[in-house]
Amino acid sequence: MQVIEGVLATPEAKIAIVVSRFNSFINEHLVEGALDVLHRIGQVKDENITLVRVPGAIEIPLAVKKAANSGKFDAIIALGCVIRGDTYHFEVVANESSKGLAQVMLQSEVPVAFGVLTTENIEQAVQRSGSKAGNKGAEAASAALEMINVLKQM
Ligand code: INI
Repeated sequence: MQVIEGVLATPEAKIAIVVSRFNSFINEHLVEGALDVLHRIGQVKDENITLVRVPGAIEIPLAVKKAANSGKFDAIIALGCVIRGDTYHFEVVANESSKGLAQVMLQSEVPVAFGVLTTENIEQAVQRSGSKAGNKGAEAASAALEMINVLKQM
């Protein structure tokens, strides 16, 4: 049996992080979590990390697509936060953003790690951005590193 699985250390990797400004008080913690994993676990060089800021979660897929098609990056980490409000807007933003990111990943064959929180309220977002329920930015960074190394072997 041949098993293909990825380690996390990826010292030569070039990574783009695309993060939205909407709910930035949450998103900046997701960036911190992602950078911590890239540096400390992935051993990715700081000069090989590019941070791209966009307005909201809806705009993340387009910037991720640009990054994926540029050929400059081994993986892209998408970070943001969509918090439910009183209207249907939440569903539209969350669904379109996640659908767009999945499409880019499959079309480009560049790993796109999904670190966009979709929560019922601010408390859930706080819990998932570096407190009680971990840090989704860190998880996404770890997934990106693993996928780079898995794909390399296939
Ligand atoms: N963008 C987010 O990233 N999170 C949200 O919770 C959010 N809500 O709820 O409205 C949101 N809206 C903005 C949207 O992503 C676009 O930036 C905007 O519609 C302009 O295109």
